[in-house]
Amino acid sequence: VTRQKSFRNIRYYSSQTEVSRKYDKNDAIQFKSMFKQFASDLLEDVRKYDTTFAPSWFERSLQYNVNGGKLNRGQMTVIAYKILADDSQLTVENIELARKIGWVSELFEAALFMVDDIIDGSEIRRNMPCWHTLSDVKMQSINDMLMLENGTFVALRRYIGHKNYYPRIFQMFSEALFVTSLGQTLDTLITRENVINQTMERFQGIVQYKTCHSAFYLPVAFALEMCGYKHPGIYEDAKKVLVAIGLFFQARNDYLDCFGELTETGKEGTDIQENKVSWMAITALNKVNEKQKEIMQSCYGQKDPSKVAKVISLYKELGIDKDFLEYEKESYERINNMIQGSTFYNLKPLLQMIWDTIYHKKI
Ligand code: DMA
Ligand code: MG
Ligand code: MG
Ligand code: MG
Repeated sequence: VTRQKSFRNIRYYSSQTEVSRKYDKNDAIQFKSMFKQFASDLLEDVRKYDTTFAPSWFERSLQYNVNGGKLNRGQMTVIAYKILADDSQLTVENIELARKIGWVSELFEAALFMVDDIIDGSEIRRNMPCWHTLSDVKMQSINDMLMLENGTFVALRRYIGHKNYYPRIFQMFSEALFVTSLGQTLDTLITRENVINQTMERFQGIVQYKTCHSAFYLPVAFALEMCGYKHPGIYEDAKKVLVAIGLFFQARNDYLDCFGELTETGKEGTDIQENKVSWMAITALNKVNEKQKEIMQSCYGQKDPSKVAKVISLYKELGIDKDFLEYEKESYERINNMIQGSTFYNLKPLLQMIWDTIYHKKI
């Protein structure tokens, strides 16, 4: 009896430390619940400098802007690490590190969205007023964005400063910041041009930088880096597919900007008003006759609600909503084929999982 018991104990102990490669509900719960510790670590860094007004202000900003998102990219690093790590790397400690890097990515994303909402003239995100619209925030949000953005590097140093992959991951974050803000520059500057002259290539040229790089490539690249993969070919392989997934994701974001419900997306669309080179506008322009083109010319990119309504009814008349469903189906096959073609064996199940998740999530 005693031997059996101790045998059971050993088994029990080993099943406690054994890490599954599957990302399940429990992983999601553990990820979510790390926010508290993450915020408190950042606040500790703030308190090293100031204990008067800064900690409570920053805490409020973290709660409002970093907590409560979809947590897609944060969890993607953990999912990727679980699939890519070899058996000896798959430890509780390393999973914890991937989770921390995941939260740093969430902080990074919050900074990007804070500015995005200012430049896009957005007022609602996650069913709440955008941070910059709050009466006691306003222009202060520019500095708050800098606090979040630079908090990224402070947190990174705290969590992985002792690791040999720290310099590479640091560089990846700063590169992503550069590439994404470059994409956002294009996204904004293009709205000063006539939408009639825009093309799907333009759309892709902007989206690969503003969305694909930091939302899709970065989480996977972090995991590859943590696992010690050095061959540039692996990163390139992953990037090709992840850019394709990101383009699809932004096309859906653009579709929802126009046809999504506030209850579903938690935000109100501004793409038509802001003269954005969106998937919707480009798809419409590829189908218009002269008279319909005239409607795009005279109504797109204007705040007047009746003009916005005219653009939306033109989209309906042209069946752009149905075209999107068609594009969804076509993308599914196309990206599945791309994934099958990726040569590095470990990437296949990972990319497939990311793609299935994004494809079925619908928001
Ligand atoms: C999002 O594009 C891109 C970044 C880099 C934040 P978007 O403005 O269409 O996003 P959203 O629809 O969430 O405002
Ligand atoms: Mg926006
Ligand atoms: Mg934007
Ligand atoms: Mg959008």
